[in-house]
Amino acid sequence: MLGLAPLGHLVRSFEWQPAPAATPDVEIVLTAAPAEVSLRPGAPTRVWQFHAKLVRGPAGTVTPMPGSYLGPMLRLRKGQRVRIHFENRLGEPSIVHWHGLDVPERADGHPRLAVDHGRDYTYDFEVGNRAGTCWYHPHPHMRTAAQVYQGLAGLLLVSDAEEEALQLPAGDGELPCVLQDRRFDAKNQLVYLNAAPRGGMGRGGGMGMGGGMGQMMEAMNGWLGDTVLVNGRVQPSLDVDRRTYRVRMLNGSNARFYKLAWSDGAPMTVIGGDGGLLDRPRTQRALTLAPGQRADVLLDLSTRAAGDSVQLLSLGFPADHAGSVGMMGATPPVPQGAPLTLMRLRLSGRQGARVRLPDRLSTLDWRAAPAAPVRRVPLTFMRMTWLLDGRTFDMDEVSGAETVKAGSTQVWEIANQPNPMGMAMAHPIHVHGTQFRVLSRTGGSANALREGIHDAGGTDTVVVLPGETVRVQFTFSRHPGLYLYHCHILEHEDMGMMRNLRIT
Ligand SMILES: [Cu+2]
Repeated sequence: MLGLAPLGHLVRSFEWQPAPAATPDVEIVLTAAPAEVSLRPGAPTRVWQFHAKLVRGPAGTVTPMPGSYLGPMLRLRKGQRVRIHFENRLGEPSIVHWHGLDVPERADGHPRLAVDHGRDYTYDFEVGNRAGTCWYHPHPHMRTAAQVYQGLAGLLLVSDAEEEALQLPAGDGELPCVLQDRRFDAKNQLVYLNAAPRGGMGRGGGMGMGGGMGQMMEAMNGWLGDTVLVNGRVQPSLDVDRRTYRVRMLNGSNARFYKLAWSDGAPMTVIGGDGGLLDRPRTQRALTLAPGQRADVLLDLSTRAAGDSVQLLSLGFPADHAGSVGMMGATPPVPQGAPLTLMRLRLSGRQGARVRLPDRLSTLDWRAAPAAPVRRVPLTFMRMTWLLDGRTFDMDEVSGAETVKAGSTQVWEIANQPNPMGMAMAHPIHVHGTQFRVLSRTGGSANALREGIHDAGGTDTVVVLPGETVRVQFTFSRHPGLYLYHCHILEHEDMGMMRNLRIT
């Protein structure tokens, strides 16, 4: 345990910090509670859902998602001071993480901040991020996967002056597209692992065996649904105008990878990623979106004929390119890489605006730092559990290598190492409180998911394919405190493929 510092004193210090007193620009009450939503013909589905009430702030800050279990879409603007009162009415501990935002430690949703049922937690932060597509979801210890799966997630869009100057499609011209797969039973209820996924020999006494070996393997491989929902609805079909759309894509699935493409062969025009607008648009045949990742895509339907339809597809790829650690007793009904039709857009006769993109979208404040210190972070599978830098999560533990200076720059070599039997999985590695850049990808064998990875712009969640080493460059948050980095396959995260990152 050399180099590991106890953090008990930090945990205690939170209870004594008063909330900032200044009047915020935006104030929201965000409640997580059980609800029922009609998702399929027949009985309603019992879910957990975020509801938001805007107490103060511009109209349009909170947009509900009707007919969906998703939480409302939140729209924030760079520079706003935001206060969010989270009310936990779930019957178990929870806490909310603002995925993609660089916020103070107290506002980041670390699992040690989780509050019990009936309790509230107040977040105070200033939006420091540039414009981009972020999201929010729970982050309690070993219960993140189950809570997100039950419905707790929502989009969080940030705007700023640079983005506004581009006059991108807005209002009806903006389509949210949150992808999540689920399994339903015959009574329309969500089917999930019987027990919270836990590491086998790694920690905590092992996986609940109530579900048997099959369930344990499904946790190891990440839980896959048999039905993909878009914006919390089954098989949506949207009537759209002949105009340009801005599609805000989020892979909010627990474990499924998508290789997105339009059915008519039109390229994916990517204008933004996790970290907001790219410097210039990228066009590609397909777009890989791993769990936790977002993409901002422009879709020009202005020259299509009325009555046409365009589908959003996930192209087929070999299941082992996303990977698994074996299938003993566990064959998911729809495996990774199965070709899928996700959403159908039907063109009406209405003509709307066509948006022509400038060659240059934004100025990215980024420079390569060849002299930055390099840290190697292996991703491994040992004794039936996933390891991050050779360890699993411990609430109060952080290593020397996991302690970094606020605002400092580092390069991480994230190495996805197959086990001695050659088994590995693609892991989307998410780092809290920072947007980083991908410098290079080396190693690994031919992988059908690589074609759809663009690595342009800032990201907070990077896919590391089996056998691959990805070099990324960080400039860490200016906010000191205890943050996290983890795999965003939520079953992996809950099994302990997560570590503290301490910014000093
Ligand atoms: Cu993982």
